Amino acid sequence: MRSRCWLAIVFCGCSVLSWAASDCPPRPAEGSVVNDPYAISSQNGVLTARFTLAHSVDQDGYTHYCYKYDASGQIEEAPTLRVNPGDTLNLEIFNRIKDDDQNAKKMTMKMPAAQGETCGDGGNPSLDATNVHFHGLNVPPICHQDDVIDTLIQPGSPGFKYSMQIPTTEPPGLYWYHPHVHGFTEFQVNGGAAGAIVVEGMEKYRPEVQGLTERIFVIRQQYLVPWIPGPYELSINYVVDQNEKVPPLIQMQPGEQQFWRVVNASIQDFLELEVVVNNKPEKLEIIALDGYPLAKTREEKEILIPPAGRAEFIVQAPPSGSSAVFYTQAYSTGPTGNPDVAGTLADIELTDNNQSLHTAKAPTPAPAPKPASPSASTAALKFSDLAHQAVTAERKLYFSEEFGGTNGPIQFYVTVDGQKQRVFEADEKPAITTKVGAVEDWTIENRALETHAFHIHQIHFKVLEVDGKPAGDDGMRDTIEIPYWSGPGTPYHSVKVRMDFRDPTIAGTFVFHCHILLHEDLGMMHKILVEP
Ligand SMILES: [Cu+2]
Repeated sequence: MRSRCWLAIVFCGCSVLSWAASDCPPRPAEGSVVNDPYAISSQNGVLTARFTLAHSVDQDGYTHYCYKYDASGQIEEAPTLRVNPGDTLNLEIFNRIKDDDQNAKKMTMKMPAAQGETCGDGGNPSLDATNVHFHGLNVPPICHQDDVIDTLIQPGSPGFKYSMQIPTTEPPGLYWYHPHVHGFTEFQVNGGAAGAIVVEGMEKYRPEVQGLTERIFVIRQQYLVPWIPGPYELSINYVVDQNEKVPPLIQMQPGEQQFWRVVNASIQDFLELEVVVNNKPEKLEIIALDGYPLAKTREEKEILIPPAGRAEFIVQAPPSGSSAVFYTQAYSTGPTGNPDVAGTLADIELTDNNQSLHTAKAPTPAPAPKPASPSASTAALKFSDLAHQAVTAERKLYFSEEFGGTNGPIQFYVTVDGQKQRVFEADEKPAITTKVGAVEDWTIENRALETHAFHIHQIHFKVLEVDGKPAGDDGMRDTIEIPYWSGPGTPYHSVKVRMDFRDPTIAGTFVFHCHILLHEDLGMMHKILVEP
């Protein structure tokens, strides 16, 4: 998507942003100490929270979309939701996006509403409508739970209530929430509407993390003008390094081990994470990927997280006097992709006895004390027997792009092999129909000159093969990168994944798509129906 001139033409009005400042809270100053997001933990098996989604434009012209939570009079943005398997999550959303500017109206591209089914307020999807996707959770894809196809929450409407039970079998780990209105997801996520979800219990399966200081890092990415790919800034818990001169600061004690839980909540950035000590990347001990504990930890110097993926790992701080940086390496997304440039996410400040040159802005509420629990084997986790299950169907899918003259790709498709290439429509029939109980192997190929990130809602999948060779990955994922095609005479890259539809909890219609959010918004998505 190198060139998006047609979008620039359609949305030229948005280059002059003059939206009345609304009521998103201020974000931390450049170079701030990175605090964990405010955390809300479930109490007695229930987490109940109300979020207001608001909107404003900051002094530099960046659009903010913010989940506001009133913590006893203090407004906190995008708190972390901490739940246990089996808990009930009640989340009420108030849409208070204020859209009082004509430019914003111009940007509102009409998407056809779903025929028949509606959930919430109905009406048309638009820049002002919202809903919430609970990324990675194995919960039902139905109204008031994790439906994104038919749910629309319109501005000013009375609160919309999500209520779901976190399955007792939900793997412990890091998940996240974000809006998912087709056609407009990128705008709201670009503006910062995303937060972390922790399903507690990692220490039961990975005792390495017991007792370690835990950090939650939500990495977001923002274009100045949404939908017009171009220069962007990354932030870590909303602390930006806008001028690449005053990086955010992560504090550690010299020699300390910390458990870092990182969400890639960017709109399209493939993060290649490193912790660089005295100019050399150091080994990171990977505990979990995409909210699923590894059967065996492994050490890597670089951890690639596609957009929407998560990585949880142990970082060892060096002795005092060392230099240490949290860094993302450059990653090539191919001839028609946007380059993901290298850069510092944060400087690591080594502080003896918590004495810092900088004062943290606000204390981070401690998570609920973790009960001492016997350790459990990852063999007891959901999906862990998937490798040995009989496969009920094999499918082939592919990503592709269609070019429009010299403007680069203008259509983005994910297609079930044998079907016609088409973009997603809310009222389309499912591209795939299967049944509860099915275990399927999908080979997903990338026939585009750009890397894509495959994601399916409701389930985790096992990566069996990468480019036809055993993947050597013992975990489960919900998002996976598939590198770009290098052009005629070269093979397509592919992954073969095992999809587990055995759990009746996830019966219903949901979606699979590319998690480069512009691609999803432009239709690189389809439905799958899992019949009960
Ligand atoms: Cu894509």
